[in-house]
Amino acid sequence: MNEHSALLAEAELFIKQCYAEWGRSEQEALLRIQAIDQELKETDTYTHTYEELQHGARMAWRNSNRCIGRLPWDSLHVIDRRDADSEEEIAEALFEHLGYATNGGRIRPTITILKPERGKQGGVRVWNEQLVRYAGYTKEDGSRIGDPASLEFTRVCERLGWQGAGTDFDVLPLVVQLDDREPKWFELPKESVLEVEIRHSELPGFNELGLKWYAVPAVSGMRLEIGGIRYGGAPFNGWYMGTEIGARNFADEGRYNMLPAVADLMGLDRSRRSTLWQDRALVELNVAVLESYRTAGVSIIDHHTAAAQFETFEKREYAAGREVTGNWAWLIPPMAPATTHVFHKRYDNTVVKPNFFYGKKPYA
Ligand code: HEM
Ligand code: NRG
Repeated sequence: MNEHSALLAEAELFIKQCYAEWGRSEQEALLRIQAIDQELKETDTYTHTYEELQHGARMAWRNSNRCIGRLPWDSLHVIDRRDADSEEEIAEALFEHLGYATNGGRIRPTITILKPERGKQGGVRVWNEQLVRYAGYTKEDGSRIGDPASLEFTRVCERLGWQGAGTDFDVLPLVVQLDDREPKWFELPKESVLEVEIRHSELPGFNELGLKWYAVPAVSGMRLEIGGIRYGGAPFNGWYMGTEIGARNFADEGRYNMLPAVADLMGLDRSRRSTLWQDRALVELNVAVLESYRTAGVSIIDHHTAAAQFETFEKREYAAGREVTGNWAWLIPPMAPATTHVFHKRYDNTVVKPNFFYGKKPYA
């Protein structure tokens, strides 16, 4: 198969499914496929209509096997910025994404779709893994500052000429690349980044830990694939599930590693693992995250409610005549997994397109 016929085959599958879900006739789908075939012959690529782009992105979310948050897939806000044609315009589009998605705390699930790959032209890549993330540094004595998950990317930013303040919560700059040009970096405007201070109303000393986290998880390191078209720049966001922050970002030994400090505030015995000091500290840390976001008026969901919503999603999909695919190891929450229905069943991890994919990092 040459590239045209491979792309046409993918386009055909997508258009047929799209039109079927929209209740349009097969005849109409065939007409659209013919037009795509013609466009492929003339330009080596084809252009999605806004409706195709919107539904394709929603299908990609619906098909995200690792995502427990898929219930509202059909209300994803899809922003078409395929026109953004300079690094500055792209950065501006990303600032606007954050403003629109943050919405003062009432987070809107949103995706901004930038220029796709066209033949040898790579289109847009956002080098960041998420639009907002904290820098990580290793000091000369080997000790660490900030988020160790960002060590490598922080070095990349520094090589490009960025310098952070050196706190535990330095917001990294956006690094944007268009086709084969050199990447450019942009500091995020303060007003684009809503953050939540993490407090615990009953645990003396907790507020002095100085923890905070950002409101909007906006994954920018994945490629969106619709009907054979590859959108390397298509950052998307929903809201956080509390455990992502409280049971992983703050708790992992390789991240902020806060469990010992929290356990000490609670007066727990850390001399033996069997006192379950880690488990007890996890609960209080996660209560603090959920309560702090709630008090700040920033959308967040606990893992029990998220799992219940996911069960509703599963039922709706079967009612619509579709199979649900999922990755069990990712769907179970990292706290009390067996209290959710997800734990007690199996999921088919087949990857269906449209979907989001990881590829080669643009750096390293
Ligand atoms: C992964 C929840 C919205 C696509 C995840 C994970 C959680 C989650 C807990 C696992 C993350 C991890 O363990 O690191 C939610 C919630 C949402 C939401 C609560 C609220 C609306 C979205 C949206 C999209 C999406 C809007 C895309 C349009 C994905 C994908 C992954 C994922 C592709 C896998 C990420 C990876 O492999 O690193 N989601 N999600 N999610 N979600 Fe969602
Ligand atoms: N665990 C990561 C975020 C991954 C995506 N999670 C979401 N996505 N909730 C973290 O930063 O903790 N979303 O689109 O809402």
